[in-house]
Amino acid sequence: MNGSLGQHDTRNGRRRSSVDGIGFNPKSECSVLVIYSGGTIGMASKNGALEPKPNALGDYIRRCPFLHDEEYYKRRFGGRNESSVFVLPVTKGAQRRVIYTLEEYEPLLDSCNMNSDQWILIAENIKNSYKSYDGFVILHGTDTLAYSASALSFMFENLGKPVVLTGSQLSLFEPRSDGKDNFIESLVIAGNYPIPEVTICFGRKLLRGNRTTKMDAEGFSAFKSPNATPLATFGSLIEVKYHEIFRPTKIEEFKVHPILNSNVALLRIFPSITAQTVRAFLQSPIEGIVLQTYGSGNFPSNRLDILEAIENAIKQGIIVLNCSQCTRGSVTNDYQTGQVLSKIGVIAGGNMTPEASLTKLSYVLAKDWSIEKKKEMLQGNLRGELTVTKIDTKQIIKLMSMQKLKLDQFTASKVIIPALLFDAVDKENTDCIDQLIKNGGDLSQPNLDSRTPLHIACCKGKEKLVKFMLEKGASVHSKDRYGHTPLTDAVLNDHHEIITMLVNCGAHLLMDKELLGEKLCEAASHGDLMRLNSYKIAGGDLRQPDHSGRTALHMAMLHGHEECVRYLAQEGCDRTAKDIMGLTPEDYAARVGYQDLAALFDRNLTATDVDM
Ligand code: ASN
Repeated sequence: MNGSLGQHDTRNGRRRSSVDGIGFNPKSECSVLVIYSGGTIGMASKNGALEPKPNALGDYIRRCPFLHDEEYYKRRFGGRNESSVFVLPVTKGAQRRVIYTLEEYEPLLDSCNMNSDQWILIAENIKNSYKSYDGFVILHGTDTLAYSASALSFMFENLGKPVVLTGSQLSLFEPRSDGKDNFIESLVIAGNYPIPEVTICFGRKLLRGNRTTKMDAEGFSAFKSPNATPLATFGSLIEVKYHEIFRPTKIEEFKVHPILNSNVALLRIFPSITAQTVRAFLQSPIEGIVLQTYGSGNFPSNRLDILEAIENAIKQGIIVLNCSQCTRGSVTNDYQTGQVLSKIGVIAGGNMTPEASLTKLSYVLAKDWSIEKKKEMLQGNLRGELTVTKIDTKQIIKLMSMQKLKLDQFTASKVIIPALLFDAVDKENTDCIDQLIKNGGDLSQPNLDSRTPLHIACCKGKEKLVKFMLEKGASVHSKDRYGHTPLTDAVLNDHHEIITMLVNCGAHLLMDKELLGEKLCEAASHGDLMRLNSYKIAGGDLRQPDHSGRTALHMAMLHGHEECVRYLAQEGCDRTAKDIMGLTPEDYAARVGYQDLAALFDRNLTATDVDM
């Protein structure tokens, strides 16, 4: 699939740019869509106050050599005027060149002025551009960034690509801005690291969006995720904690749930709160409340008036979710003052942030589920907002002996566990794979050639193993050193069931159209029917010409592969399609004496003609 970059037009109150035509070379380049929603990062002072400055960021980026490589851009795009397209200069940690498209929204907003309408707009935008880019960056104000990141994390179901939110404390137009590092690092992650999560890149850290809160109104490390370790840190090296990454485990394509329920609220308990205040909060049309309690989810158990108001609301179908006022730690059932809430049906929110709790409630309430299912989902871990996998070292040593690997020293989880995973995949030992994942292993962690265990399973054609791995969250979008995804490997080994499964899971071909044409011609010139069918199942168009305008049908006719000709005819390939020399498949056949092949077209071909 080609990346698509292009010119501006204005639709739905936002500036868009997505015109097909520029193919990416997946070996050396990656494509990122940058959605610019507003925030300090693009603000300038007007009448003594900071405000978003429309149509200024792109011009600034083009003049800034840290953010844009004009030389590469000119070489790459020649005379074409791609005014919203930029090229990130070569930078450490980015294996591939990041080519990014800037899409500026109208109006640009201070994030304080954003609400769920903008979350839905951004979510739909990403859905519509999903297959054209390797990853997405959202430039956003910091004040409500944690709310947006949390909401998007829930709205994105089966996300397979990185979505990175970032912003800054000082405008990018200011020489001392923190925006430059935040932006560059977000681009590097979105293009080069297939982390299928909604994250926040800020202050040299990559944090899970729904674990994060803005903790500092001034400092450059404004965001913290007190209950979860960063997914990556940026030093001279980019250290990704692969075992911490949350991955979808359903064999389903990416989709957006574009509805949120607004009848939710945050109620913070304080020592002298009145029952009247609590009752006012629980009035119709409210459908769900996040109750912010003390310490580990504790509540004044001697306040029977408030407890009664909450209990009545729950009986009427309002969902009450308990989350702590403390930024670190979890809601527990340790105290009598906490147990009073669980007894009346308040749901424990674990160690979720208030932002995650509120947006999760909004998402769950908008689903067409029974109230029991809604409550169950609120307590479950949907997008990594609740769980942390811990590495149990003793268990790992046991697993090493199970795999018959004699390693004297336990060096580091990032060396041994990935090695064990590859070994377990090779031996098709799913019990072992399962155990390794429970101990911090990650099926999408690449080896030195950037190949993942899923690449291997797809090459080997192990259908059950691939299904098992996808259900454990293996990424279908990981690219190896040669730009091959697991789908490429399945196609090159003609494993049709696996190709179907990967496509059902959101995988798509990642190559220029003409390159696909070349591959089809190559298969047809060898009479390789299986391969042609592999590309078809993977979503390829069998009529696609190569750079010289030749189609698979030209080559099948030229080399006299009758079966292929029948198959391609059945697939609707055109015997009159001309290559750049004006020659049709029939001309090719005629020149080498295979005129009789053309006659195959005159017969009424049916599906039974070619036995696949
Ligand atoms: N008020 C700004 C915003 O949230 C703050 C910032 O971006 N640093 O848009």
